[in-house]
Amino acid sequence: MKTIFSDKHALQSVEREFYRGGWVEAFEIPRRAELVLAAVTRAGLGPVTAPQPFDLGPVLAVHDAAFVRFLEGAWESWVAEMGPVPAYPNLWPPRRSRTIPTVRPGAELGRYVVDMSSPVLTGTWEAARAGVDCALTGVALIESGEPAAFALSRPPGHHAGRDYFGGYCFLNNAAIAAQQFRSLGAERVAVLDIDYHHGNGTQDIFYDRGDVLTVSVHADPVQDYPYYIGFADETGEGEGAGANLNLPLPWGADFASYRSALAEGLARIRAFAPDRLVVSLGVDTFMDDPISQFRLESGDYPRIGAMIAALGLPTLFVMEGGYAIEAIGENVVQLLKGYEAERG
Ligand code: OKP
Ligand code: ZN
Repeated sequence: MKTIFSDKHALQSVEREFYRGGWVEAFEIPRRAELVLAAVTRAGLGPVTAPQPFDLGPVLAVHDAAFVRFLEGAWESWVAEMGPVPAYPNLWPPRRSRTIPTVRPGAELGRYVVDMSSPVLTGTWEAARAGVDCALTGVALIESGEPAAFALSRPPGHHAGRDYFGGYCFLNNAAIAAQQFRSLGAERVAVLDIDYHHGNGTQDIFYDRGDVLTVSVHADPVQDYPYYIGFADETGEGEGAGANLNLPLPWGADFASYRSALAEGLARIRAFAPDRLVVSLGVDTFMDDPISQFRLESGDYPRIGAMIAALGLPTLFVMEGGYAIEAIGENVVQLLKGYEAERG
């Protein structure tokens, strides 16, 4: 399958991040994408192409317009007041406060960002847009007849909601792609999120919609990020009632329990009979991942790919997390090769 990749991902780059009360060597780094790209090339997965540029239409089809406007101008307004330092929030609105605009960039930032993992830098907007372009180019390839494509997007996207960002994510690449499939004529689309962390942004975006099924297998939010969302009893609301499936697993989950949760998620997708599938592909389920607590082994990833392929759906894979630098490339490529081998 084709891989879509943009060098612009490297514009989002920090040396350190805030973790457990202090500044540590960053986990979400440009090298992650470079290592996945190298593994794709080495394994001969298929051609690597640059994304086509898209306008903001598909972004605004899932994200709140004021949020998008804020993110686009966030660096410019921040740097004007604060100088060229990364834009981190140092406060958040208290509950029951109103959204009266302020003239201070730090106060506006606190409205839209949920944590300290996602600093806005000079190139953040451009990097995030390039990640979206990768996903949208993948959609275009599938609409032109490719059975599958791999959008090597970075920064990741699945923690970005309708009007908030965080968890290393700015714009929700996978959700934007899913909506684009809808806009181009697919009647039902499923999003399967296999990143270790719950895809809270994707759930948020489609929570009240019955035309996009969201399924996520992830660490129990009682124990891990994003903590406040991702529980099994969140099943969707309104028209979306029954169209969200959360399959949380405890710390220490191995492939035996992972496989049964995934099988349950895939059965739900099969029953939904979607026209297109988007996979939020994180490999932070790997046993050696430095911020995660599952126990999958490299040999498990081709089996996951094969299970997904058995759905027989046109499938767009969109890169999300995975922080075990030494294994990220191999794990991603093995999953995609497992998919292709089963798909034939
Ligand atoms: C993004 B993705 C580690 C603490 C957790 C946010 C985790 C975001 C994960 N620095 N911070 O789902 O892999
Ligand atoms: Zn993750």
